[in-house]
Amino acid sequence: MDGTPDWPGWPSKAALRYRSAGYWGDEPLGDIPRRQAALRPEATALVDGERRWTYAALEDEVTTVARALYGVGLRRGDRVIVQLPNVAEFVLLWFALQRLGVVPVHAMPGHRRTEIGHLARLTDAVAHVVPDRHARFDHRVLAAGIRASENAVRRVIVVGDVGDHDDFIPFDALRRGDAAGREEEDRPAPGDLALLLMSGGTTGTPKLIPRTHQDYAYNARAAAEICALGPDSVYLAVLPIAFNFAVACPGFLGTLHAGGTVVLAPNPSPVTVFELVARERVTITAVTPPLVPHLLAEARENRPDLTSLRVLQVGAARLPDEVARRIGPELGCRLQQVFGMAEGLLNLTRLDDPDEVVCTTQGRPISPDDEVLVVDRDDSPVPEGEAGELLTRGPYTLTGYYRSPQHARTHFTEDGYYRTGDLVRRQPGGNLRVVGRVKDQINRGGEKIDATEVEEHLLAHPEVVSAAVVAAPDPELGERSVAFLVCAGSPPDARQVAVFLRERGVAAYKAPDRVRVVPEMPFTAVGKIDKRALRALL
Ligand code: J2J
Repeated sequence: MDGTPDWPGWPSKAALRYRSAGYWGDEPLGDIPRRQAALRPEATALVDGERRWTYAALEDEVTTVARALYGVGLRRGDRVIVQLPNVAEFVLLWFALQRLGVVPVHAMPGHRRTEIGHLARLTDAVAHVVPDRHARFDHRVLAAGIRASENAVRRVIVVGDVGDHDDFIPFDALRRGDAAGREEEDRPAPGDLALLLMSGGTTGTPKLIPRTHQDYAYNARAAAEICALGPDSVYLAVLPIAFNFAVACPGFLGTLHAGGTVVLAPNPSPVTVFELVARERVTITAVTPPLVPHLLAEARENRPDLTSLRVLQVGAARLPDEVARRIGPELGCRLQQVFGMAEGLLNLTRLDDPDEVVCTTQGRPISPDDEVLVVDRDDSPVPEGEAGELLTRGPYTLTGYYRSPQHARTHFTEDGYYRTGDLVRRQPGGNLRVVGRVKDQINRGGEKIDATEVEEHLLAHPEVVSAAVVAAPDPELGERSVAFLVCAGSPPDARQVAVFLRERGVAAYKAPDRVRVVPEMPFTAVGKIDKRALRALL
């Protein structure tokens, strides 16, 4: 890039306050396994199926992989796209990258050419890490295509079998330390970029969220403290491991920070989840709202042993109050609602909040220095208890997107508050209730879909003249996506649209669940497509 910084950083006065208040410390994220290995070498750190790592073994492997990554040419400040499912290799790799000050760019296994290509160009990533196959998809073919089209991506690292891609690097070779190099002098500084998370986005192309060592460590530590995590805690990672929720809220990072055990679930099916809860004596796990009724049904029908489970975190989309009320009595654990965002601000209900608060609010900020405002359209604060947009700034909330100065004015106020796009009500005591949103997004059971991004793809379809994607209420997922299309010629149906998007290399979850063909779009007074009128049609 030219001389402009990749993101703005915190104002120096705020940064000083966050340091002196003790939120921001000096420990880089990569040092967490080392610190715990010194304290409790024989304690179990990580479990993936039949594979188990003590803290000593984890620390050993992280060191070996870090040296090997250095040996294959990765250097401090480089970006690497990490696209892995819930496998132990994610954790080993992630800490090894942190050791070197190399920045993981968190992608999801379901992302395809369009998303990964965009990430590669935006970050100039030098490597792409993939599984061999996952969910009946060959990620090596995807990686080969990305490397052929994106100049910076020179290395592909494969967890599993490289197949006939002889020049791909097997992760197992890194674990054996085949390409050993040195490591130590590349220690990152606390304010350095530590990772890049994808934003749910509302501007057509996914934006990236820069997280630093000091802010992300605080995020994980503060969440772990509120969840009362310690060496006896066992966290089950059910959600995708690269998702901010599963990484640091408190996720695997908060758990390892506290000296606990992280167990990886290979899939989110209730049977798998409860088998692992019983086998590993899991104390805390996190899910999205659509999973909850399935967990309740499985618990009722098969009476699994849930005696170890103390906390069920639920977040990423709105949990209906009536479902929330069933969790404590039926699963015998404490519900914790989580209203978080990859951009930073994390709201949690507290374990000792009254049941009514836990079941009807989405929590309150985790830091005394999280500043939240609830405002009307003119950015004026609304009276207590009324709905308004949530604005926030604080010690672990971004101050600007990565390499996107053009979004400064649209997504932040002049005072540096991030516009969350969420409509909330503030209850007495400071807990928030999420009541809607002003951003043009569909929250499909926790998976965020940027309406504009999908509309732009739909407009590339030869028969589509005009397209508008909106959320429809759905009993299972909370919301599903509906595409309204104005077409010339024979209109495509939902299946054909899904195939069209797949061929364009777009992740499958972005395909509209339903397609409605309309003769023309309704417009607002200022000439924009009237999405409110479209939603009223549903
Ligand atoms: C309603 N909407 C919610 C909730 C998030 C923890 C938990 C979730 C995320 C996440 C996360 C909600 N009720 N309980 O990163 O660390 C919607 C809001 C929010 C957006 C953020 C974490 N919890 N949401 O979901 O970056 O609209 O992060 O602004 O994917 O999800 O989405 P995302």
